[in-house]
Amino acid sequence: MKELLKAPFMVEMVRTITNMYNHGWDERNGGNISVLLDECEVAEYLDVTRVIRNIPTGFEAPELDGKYFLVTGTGKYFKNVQYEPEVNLGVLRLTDAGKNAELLWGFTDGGKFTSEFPAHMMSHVARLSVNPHNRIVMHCHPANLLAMTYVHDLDEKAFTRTLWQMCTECIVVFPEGVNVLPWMLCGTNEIGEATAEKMKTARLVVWAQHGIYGAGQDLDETFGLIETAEKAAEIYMKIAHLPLVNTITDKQMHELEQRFGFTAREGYLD
Ligand code: 2HA
Ligand code: ZN
Repeated sequence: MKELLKAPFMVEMVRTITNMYNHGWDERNGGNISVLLDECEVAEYLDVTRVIRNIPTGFEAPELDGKYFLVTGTGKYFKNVQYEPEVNLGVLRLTDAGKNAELLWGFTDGGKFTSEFPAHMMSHVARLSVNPHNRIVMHCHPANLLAMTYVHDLDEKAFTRTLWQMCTECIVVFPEGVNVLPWMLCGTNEIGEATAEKMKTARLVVWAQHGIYGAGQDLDETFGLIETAEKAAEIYMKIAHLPLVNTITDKQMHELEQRFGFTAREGYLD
């Protein structure tokens, strides 16, 4: 059996979490990540027949039955993950139509998966239905995106168009735009279902006055998505109170579509 802490998926997870903490996106226990793993990938590092304990999930997700995830723990600090990954992270397998999680590794202090587990698992179902290669769901609290939800219209088209206008690369990186949820109670199945519904049409979902969810094929892509949106929000927060003299026009956005070969969300450009 190979050493799990040296598995590429584990090394990348710890590096990404540390990087997110260093970006200031994950104060205290803020933020959570889940990574969908292949059984054969896990079996190189763990005896998958050895279940440490069972943890009820409180929801159903039959589409994820038998699937393996690497997830951050509830109440755990991103700051500490690099020093004690086995306490702060867990590898688990969903069973009983997603109603039960079998812990295979980690959460060694008796802990369990993130409080946002419903939003993560329901978002995986939604993204997998759009892209079977989706493996990552990432949540964090980047300051400028959060700030923007206090001062900008939360209409998805308006919010997306503003972000697109803040940096040339934005529309290239997230041509489907960002979806937005109004403030809702976090950690519930309700916000999980609402997030998953929004995840069907975009890889970024803003939680007003809370943070953002990103989804993607790998940790780099997903981190980069949030990083790009957060950069745009930062520019917005620098200029929103100043007279606007220049912008990126819709005509220029169409030039980007041509040049980079993507299609912007229908109806979002003139
Ligand atoms: O895990 O970010 O949304 C802490 C959170 C809850
Ligand atoms: Zn949060």
